[in-house]
Amino acid sequence: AGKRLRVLVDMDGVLADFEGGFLKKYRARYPDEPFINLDDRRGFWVSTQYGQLRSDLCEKAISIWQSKGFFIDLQPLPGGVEAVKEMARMDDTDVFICTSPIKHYKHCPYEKYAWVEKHLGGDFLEQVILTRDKTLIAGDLLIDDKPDIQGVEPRPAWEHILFTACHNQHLSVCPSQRRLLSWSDDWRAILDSKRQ
Ligand code: UMP
Repeated sequence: AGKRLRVLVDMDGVLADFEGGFLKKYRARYPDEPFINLDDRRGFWVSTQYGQLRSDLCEKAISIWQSKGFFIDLQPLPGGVEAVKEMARMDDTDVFICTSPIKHYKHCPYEKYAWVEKHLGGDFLEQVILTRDKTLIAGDLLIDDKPDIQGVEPRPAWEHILFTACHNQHLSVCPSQRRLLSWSDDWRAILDSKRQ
């Protein structure tokens, strides 16, 4: 019998539709300003691309996710909640939600817990890890849509599985980096590949 498998699952862009939620609220709040269609998103940082469109749009973008209700209102991405619940029921498997809160802390950390309670249930609050440095968290797998995950630990314990999102779908990542195209993709095979 091998040891238990520990899976870390990111929230924004993997379980919760950050990009879709952002665009909807940005267009509602700034109906006369230019915006970036999801097909045209490039780069992890929304604020950076909006700042390149017009410099004042960087802070307008930031104002959206700093607002009360932004994180709790995010829609679940297709199949994510079901996949995480199934993982948690698997033998010898521990799953944690590993997510970085924004530094404007008035609403975000509270609403991230509330989102998990709403969509995954109160028992799942035990599995939440809020950290700005995911390299410190030990796990076998980290499923995350951010292409470059860095921090103070130069050799993180996990293998990063790049979850495909609008901003990273055109990126050619190095061949050793594995992708999960969506929650319809074979995440069970990726977990099995890490079992002893
Ligand atoms: N975020 C920003 N700026 C952006 C895009 C996202 O601050 O342009 C925030 C949203 C999330 C965090 O709280 O960064 C990303 O967290 P992870 O998905 O890496 O956990």
